[in-house]
Amino acid sequence: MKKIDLLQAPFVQEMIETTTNLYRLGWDERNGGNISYLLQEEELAPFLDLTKVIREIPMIFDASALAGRYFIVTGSGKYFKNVAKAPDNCLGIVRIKPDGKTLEVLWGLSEDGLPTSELPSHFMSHIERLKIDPEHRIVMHNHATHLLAMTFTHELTERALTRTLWQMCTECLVVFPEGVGIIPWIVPGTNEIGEATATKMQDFRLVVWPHHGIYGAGKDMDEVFGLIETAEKAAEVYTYVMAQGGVKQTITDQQLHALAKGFGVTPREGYLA
Ligand code: 2HA
Ligand code: ZN
Repeated sequence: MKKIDLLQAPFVQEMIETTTNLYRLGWDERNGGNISYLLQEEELAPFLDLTKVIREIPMIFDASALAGRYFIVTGSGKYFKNVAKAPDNCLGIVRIKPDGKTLEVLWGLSEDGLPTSELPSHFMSHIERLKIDPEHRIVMHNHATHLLAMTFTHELTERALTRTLWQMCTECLVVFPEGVGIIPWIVPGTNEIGEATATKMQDFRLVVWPHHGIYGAGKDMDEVFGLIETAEKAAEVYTYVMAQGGVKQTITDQQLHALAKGFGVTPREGYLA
């Protein structure tokens, strides 16, 4: 059967729009940032012959929990700035083989490109999020500027950082009532950082990488982008607040409790007095 041009596929358009927006926001300089997006076979079938494997790529960790699954991913070393003009070079569609240690490239990653160097963090996070949320589909990493800056100036505990973000914009508690997770500083691209990130993903959809950036997870592009953008906005407000001389008044814990009640969310246990 004749296939439709893959560049018309909604998920390709979403990858292009999102990477372009992230570049414009200044959160993905050079090759910074990466996205992986779980796709269903039915979504791909109108566009791709799924029996045609272009090449195979070995992986250094076990992703057998994702065997047979399809992802569209950003490419290693690719610039978000360039995705719109060269999608088949900057993006790729891959399937995980039954052994869990090999990727089959079905589209893109032209010129022998590789998937994002942060694949261990992405795949391990997908595995953990899927256990909690069957609708989960997307993992996104970027270098959101003000959040990154706060990892130098703010107390680096999950409770303290979460509380500050909740206080900076009223909607934060509603958007991420579970708070933000934080891992230690670890060399990027390693299995170790992948394991640390995925462990945090059992409790949080937002995970801060100190002095590096942020990870977000969720069921669709708007949700994940919105999550990171909301936390980043709070971090930006915090930056202005500190530049203006610091906090003189804030949203009280009592008000945050009232907010949670009004919006039907449950703040992480022990984070509010
Ligand atoms: O892909 O952002 O963390 C480049 C990075 C690595
Ligand atoms: Zn990064």
